[in-house]
Amino acid sequence: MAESSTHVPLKFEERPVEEMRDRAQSFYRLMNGRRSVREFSDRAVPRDLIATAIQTAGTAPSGANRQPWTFVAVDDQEIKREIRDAAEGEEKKNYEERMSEEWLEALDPIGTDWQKPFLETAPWIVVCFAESYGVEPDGSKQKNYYVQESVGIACGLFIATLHNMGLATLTHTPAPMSFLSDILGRPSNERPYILFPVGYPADDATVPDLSRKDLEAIVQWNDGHSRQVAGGR
Ligand code: IYR
Repeated sequence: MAESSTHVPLKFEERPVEEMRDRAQSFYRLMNGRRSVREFSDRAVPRDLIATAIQTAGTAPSGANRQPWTFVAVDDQEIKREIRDAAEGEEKKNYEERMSEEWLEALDPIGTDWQKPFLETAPWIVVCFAESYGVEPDGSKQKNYYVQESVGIACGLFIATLHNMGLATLTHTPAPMSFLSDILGRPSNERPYILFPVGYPADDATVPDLSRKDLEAIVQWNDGHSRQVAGGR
């Protein structure tokens, strides 16, 4: 271990296995109830809830612990309108010119189009920026590691936290997203990663009738149990 590293004892709470099962099941049920929401109420959401969600996102593991993320939280109606105008400008070109027939067909069941009213309706827009490299006080660049993975995990925690506290969101990626750096005044070593409208769903919100893959479809077990059951090779 490197001489310079300081380590402290791990705080780890061991739980009885039955409690582990209960917690695992109830967290699965909670998360399985999450849906991406595209119709929001304009009902206000207290700022401290957004703060705690961002704080929780910031607990994600990251390459060399660089924590290469910044979350910009916007509730200003003017800025939200500016973001909506710019996003719809790009999305109109996407849907009408840039996306392939194959892509449009894939999106058909979701029912999206270039119009993004939720960017003004939702009380908050949170934009996560990924820091491609750090900038030292003397202006030199510091390499970051596994930026995409790290920021992706942070955003996953953000989504889970919002759902757990009873708020709805959407992973929205208007493309190209560089207008967000201009509107929100972020430096050139950061790239917009995902935009999240956050709020309560509209009373009459609907979601596409999607299903999730079964466990069997997303897992391959290579363990003792499956060898017995399947006969193995
Ligand atoms: N960014 C566009 C298009 C879009 C792309 C995928 I892949 C989706 O799963 C949903 C939408 C939009 O937000 O409409």
